[in-house]
Amino acid sequence: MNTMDGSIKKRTGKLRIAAASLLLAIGVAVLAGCAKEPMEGERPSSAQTVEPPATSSPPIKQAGYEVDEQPGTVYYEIFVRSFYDSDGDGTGDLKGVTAKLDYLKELGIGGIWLMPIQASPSYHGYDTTDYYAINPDYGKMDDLKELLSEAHDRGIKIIMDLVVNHTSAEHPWFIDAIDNPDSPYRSWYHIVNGDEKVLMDGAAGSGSPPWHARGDSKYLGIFWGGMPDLNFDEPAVREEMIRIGQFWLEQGLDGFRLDAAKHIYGDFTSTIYTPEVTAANQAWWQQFRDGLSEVKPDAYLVGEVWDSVSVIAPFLDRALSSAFHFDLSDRIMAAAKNERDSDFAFSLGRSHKLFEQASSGAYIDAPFLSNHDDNRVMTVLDGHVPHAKMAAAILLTMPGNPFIYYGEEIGMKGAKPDEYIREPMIWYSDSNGGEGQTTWESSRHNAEAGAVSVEAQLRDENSLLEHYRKLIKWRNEEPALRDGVIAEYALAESNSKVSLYIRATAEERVLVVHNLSSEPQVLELAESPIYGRFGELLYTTADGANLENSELNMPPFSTVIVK
Ligand SMILES: [Ca+2]
Ligand SMILES: [Ca+2]
Repeated sequence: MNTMDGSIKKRTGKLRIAAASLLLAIGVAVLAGCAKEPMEGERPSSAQTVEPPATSSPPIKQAGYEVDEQPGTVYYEIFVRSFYDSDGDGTGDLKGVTAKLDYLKELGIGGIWLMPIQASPSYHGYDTTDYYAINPDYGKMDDLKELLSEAHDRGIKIIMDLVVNHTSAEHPWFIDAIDNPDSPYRSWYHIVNGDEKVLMDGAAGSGSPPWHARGDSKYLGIFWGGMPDLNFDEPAVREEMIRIGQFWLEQGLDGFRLDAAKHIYGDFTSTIYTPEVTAANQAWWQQFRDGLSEVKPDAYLVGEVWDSVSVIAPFLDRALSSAFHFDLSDRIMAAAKNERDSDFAFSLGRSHKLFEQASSGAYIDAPFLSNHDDNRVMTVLDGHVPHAKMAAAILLTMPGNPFIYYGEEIGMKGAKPDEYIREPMIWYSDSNGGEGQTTWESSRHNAEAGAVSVEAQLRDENSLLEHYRKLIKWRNEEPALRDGVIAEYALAESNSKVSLYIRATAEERVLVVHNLSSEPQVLELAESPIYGRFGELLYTTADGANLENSELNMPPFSTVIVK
């Protein structure tokens, strides 16, 4: 049992008690015929003393309200090669990230995910050749230390990609293992004689042939031949990967984004969902977490478990802190694009219950819209800026640690192949660029960006960038919006053009309302049986929004927060 899980569990337990007594107070008030929420400072005196009747559980049970807070912050994913270049060679680097920390601080983020920065022969870095070295394109260890120090001074955490499922085929371990049958590294990989019978169905995750011939042998590489899978039944592999994780935490990193987390044992499409594979994956990540806890008990571990919530849940049991919520990203994008409510609170309530059970309350959700493996948001939304703003507004009002993919905040476009969803960040409105602009590849989707640049959008108060800054600021200011649970809220008269949900901590609650459509909407805000009346407009993205008595006027494509 690691200490981080223990402390979070305790906190959650305390909050649950607070929520239960709140519910009890409300339940008692309702039972006493006092359906109206008491005014502030005017608590029904009975709440402290009246025991609920033996049959009084229904108000609490029906409510199903638990405050399992998820204290979080907004994270920002950076592809270093494309972000900002400090030395004029056109390739982004670590000093370049440091140079742009103030931009990120002003955006309001509290965490950075660096895509792989370790030595690698590929442009993306997901095939490591030296787990202890910084990719020379990106700088030196001192540059990382400076970045960490400057980021921490600004209250920004930094995690980095760690790819443990496989190495590069050019890693010295693999070169020795494949060429030398007596190599001590032979058992670190899955290498068998060329004629040995092996599982030949598709590789999980890629569908391509999982085995690759080399001389008289063949080896397992489920993504491609250049990425041989490591053998996690070899204790030395586990020990080495834990040592590597500890090493980077000792340099000052705050945690890791763990690539291909379900593929450690999930190699084949025929076996990836068996209980044995689930248990083996879970046991490995628990061992990894325990090892890291020796150095940094609160290391943040977010895993790529590209699957449904039921597959994700076991990874949250004393192992990962978070797993990216892939299902949710699809639903947010669909709601924005189709201008139709997706009932987020209902579906998230179920997902979070599952995560909470698996993790004893210690998980943090990790919502996002897109990452380096997806076509970019603005391309998926056909360049429709109000839809992109709506997707952002939904993302940034979700529980957990929302992740923004660099360039998403200015509406950069991008479509596969992968190189073209990872294009240079656009800092300048002039297409000739300027200081720090990366040029390692020529842009295919953002070549004539103009307005799609940081420079242009910082000058425009209606820009997508300003919208992101606004929403993140709200989140940072309002504890319920940042740390609270999500709960359902029903209008008296249902309306699929709007999306409403409550965010609640034990002490505070707010109502989030999005008008997904291009038409104004007038809503009659009913009193919530659990959360009471929402009567004060706290924040709005649009000037024309107003709330009088309980009538809420929502301009097209607007988002408001009501208290
Ligand atoms: Ca450079
Ligand atoms: Ca594997």
